[in-house]
Amino acid sequence: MAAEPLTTTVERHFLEHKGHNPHATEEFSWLLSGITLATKIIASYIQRAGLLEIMGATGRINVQGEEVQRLDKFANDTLVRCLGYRGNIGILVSEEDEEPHVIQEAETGKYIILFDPLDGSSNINANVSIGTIFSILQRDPAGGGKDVMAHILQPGRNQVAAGYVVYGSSTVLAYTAGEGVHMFTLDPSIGAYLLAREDVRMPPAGRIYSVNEAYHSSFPGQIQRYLDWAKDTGTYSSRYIGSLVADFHRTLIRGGVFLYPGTKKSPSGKLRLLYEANPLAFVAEQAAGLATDGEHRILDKQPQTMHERTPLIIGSKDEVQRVLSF
Ligand code: AFP
Repeated sequence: MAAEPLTTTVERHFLEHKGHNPHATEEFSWLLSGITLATKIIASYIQRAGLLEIMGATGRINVQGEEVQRLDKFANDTLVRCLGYRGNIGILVSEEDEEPHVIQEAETGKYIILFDPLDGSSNINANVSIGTIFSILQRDPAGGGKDVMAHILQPGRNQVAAGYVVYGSSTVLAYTAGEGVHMFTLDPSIGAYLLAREDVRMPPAGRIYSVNEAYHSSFPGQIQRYLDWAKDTGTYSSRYIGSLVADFHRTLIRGGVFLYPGTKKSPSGKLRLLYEANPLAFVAEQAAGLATDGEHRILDKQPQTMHERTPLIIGSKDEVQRVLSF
């Protein structure tokens, strides 16, 4: 059925574009509505952040060794609250929490949601775009029993759906369930995400690189050579927001490449495999882009731990391949 952009919500779109997706059920759509509800609540707080007493740090350091902002905590609590009572959810994994939330062990809790509740949160106080990233897995169908980690530590290619919300000049949600990438804009006047762009494709090439060049001298030789080459051509622009979701969103729309390589101090980089790299890699590939750690396809990486990090090179197909050619 042809979509009517101005009345098509995420949940309706998902059900009407199920394609070959065996998970495209009413039950799964109920789960998605937990994510849309939570991110609408988060968006409304972010918009009023300067008015509410929610700016600044909590004084706590999270499992990643990073300072927890008050909005980080609020976003995390909101997602856990909105998702924690949906019958088909078994496990929640958050960047903010050292341990997973086991909601139910029974087979009925067949989905696992992994999320970064507020990506780029050190930018909050400067009013820069930030985001939420989510990944959805099914309890390991090949087994795993009551071993919670066996269900969580699955390669990204097993994702059932994934996406992100960018809280920018407007609030945009992008998702994929393996049938292309679709974008929705939050209409604040009615409180609903409405279809804005269907089947978004990443431009195959784009002369923008996005990297924190302050670490240049500590990057692997391959990345240094690519950056030196790009500068020498005189045809590239550099853009770096410092919020992964916002940098990725621009790359998806305009093309180019985002890089967060390993450094001498952190050989695996900074970004987390399960709830940052994997969901964005799924979106990138579904939009005809690529995502790699420099050696392996991100979606084929077998995670060893829940909060593990990975180098990430993601973006337009030609540009990612160019980086790899150096
Ligand atoms: P915060 O959530 O602490 O702001 O970190 C954001 C982030 O994980 C990701 O969104 C950025 O791409 C990356 O860090 C920026 O890190 P650098 O400041 O090292 O460039």
